[in-house]
Amino acid sequence: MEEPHENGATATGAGLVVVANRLPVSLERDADGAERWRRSPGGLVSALEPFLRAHRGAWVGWPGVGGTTRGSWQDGELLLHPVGLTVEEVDDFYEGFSNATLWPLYHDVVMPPEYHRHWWEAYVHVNRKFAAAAAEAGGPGATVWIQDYQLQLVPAMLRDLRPDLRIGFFLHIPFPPVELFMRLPWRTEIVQGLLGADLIGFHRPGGARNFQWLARTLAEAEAGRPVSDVGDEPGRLTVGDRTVGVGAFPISIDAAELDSLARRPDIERRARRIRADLGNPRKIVLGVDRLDYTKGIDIRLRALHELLAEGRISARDTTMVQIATPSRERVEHYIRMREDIERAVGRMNGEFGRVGHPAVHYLHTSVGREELAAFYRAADVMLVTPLRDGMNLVCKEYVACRHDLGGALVLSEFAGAAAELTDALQVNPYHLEEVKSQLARALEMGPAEARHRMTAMRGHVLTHDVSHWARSFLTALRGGAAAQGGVPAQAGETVGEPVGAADRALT
Ligand code: ADQ
Repeated sequence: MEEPHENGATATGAGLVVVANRLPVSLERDADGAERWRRSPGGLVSALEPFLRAHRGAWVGWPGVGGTTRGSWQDGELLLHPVGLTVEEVDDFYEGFSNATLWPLYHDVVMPPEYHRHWWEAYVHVNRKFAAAAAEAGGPGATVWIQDYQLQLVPAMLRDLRPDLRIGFFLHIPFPPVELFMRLPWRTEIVQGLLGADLIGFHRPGGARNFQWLARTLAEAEAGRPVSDVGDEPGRLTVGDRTVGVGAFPISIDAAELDSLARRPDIERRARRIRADLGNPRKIVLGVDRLDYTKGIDIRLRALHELLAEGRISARDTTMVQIATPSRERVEHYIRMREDIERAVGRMNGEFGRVGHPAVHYLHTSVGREELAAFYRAADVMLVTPLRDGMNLVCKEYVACRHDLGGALVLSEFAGAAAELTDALQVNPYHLEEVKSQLARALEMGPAEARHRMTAMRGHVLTHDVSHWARSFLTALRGGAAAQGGVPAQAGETVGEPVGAADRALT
């Protein structure tokens, strides 16, 4: 038998396993049925892949197309372990329970969640599949890090199968106020599922506190150390003879990589070209989002519309660009939202555009990292107005690209990032007049104020990057489990800022 690697990897399993809904590569199927694997670069992949490769780790996830089956394979140092889903499972587990029940519920019911028993049954069944795959992928005593709302039952299921593992869980979306979570018919099962982990991470302390309250109320967990706003150690809960850590670990981006990308002369040239292609307007306003109803794209369009209609700004010198990645295109709310946004853009261009100069350029597409960096460099004002967002990486990316210390960021106070980017112009996205006045203020901001604000925000983003996030979580998870019984000895780091009003626990 092969000698165990120092971190536990053996011939029969990896020492570090990431379990996420998606693999870091996705399978694409052409119209003629031919299949091809493509890397899916994203924040999570770039954050975790280097760690995993360094530890000869494994990644368990769905390849992105229903109805495929294939065994695991080695990609260099990384073992890719696919979980196949049938077309019905994709419908019920992914598009149904994950994206039409949990997603709207956890985002403060900005759309009404749907509760269907057969969706829930599919969620349980698919979570079991992921747990089985993770149990197979992990070597003796391995660390397994489960990601996000699609897999909240996996921690307990995996613990049943493999009590020897150290299990961490991180939620990438907001954890809702307790009154909203209590509506979920399967609330107890979800809380018990999560409590299978040794450490449960959230973006914000408010979410962690909400979870602590629910665990005590629904799952007879005993209160341990509370989650604090300031400090290094996560809170604790006692569940039977185990201790579970509960803490805030705000995610970030690969800031250094984006910073150096944005400094490249070809990116600068491309940014100038974008401005020229837009007719060299005095001001460019930019939005970049997955096309999702939580992102508040409609709100920023309304704010711009009213400012134009009131004559406070002119389409002759101010142009907006909205880049929206297609997302969840088969889910009903998303189909309607896309139509609404496209109608709003059409109306604005009809009212305020001129031949060759629309007021809003709307691109329903995903763009590459280089093109994205060029857009961030070209934009005078970045509009990030979600009604609710776990963190929001776009605002951090904008800041990382502004080594010139120019540009103004308008940021919703309901994005997790608002607690860190306190020098942004913050807005309540439900308050249209405030969004308008902050947008107008951003458009008129002088270079000295912009420099002052951007310097402060860059100071934070460049020092709190994604590897800092991953290291903090894994240190807490490993230190804790090593200390005894799953108690995190040290959390690495949690957010030190006061908890935002939007994220305050309602307990
Ligand atoms: P998302 O809801 O997807 O993530 P966000 O954090 O903003 O939201 O990340 C989106 C990513 O996609 C960014 O890296 C952005 O650059 C990229 N992107 C968006 N539109 C794009 C486009 N048109 N072309 C190319 N790239 C585009 C979820 C949660 C967030 C949380 C993250 C990470 O909803 O709150 O911040 O996970 O935990």
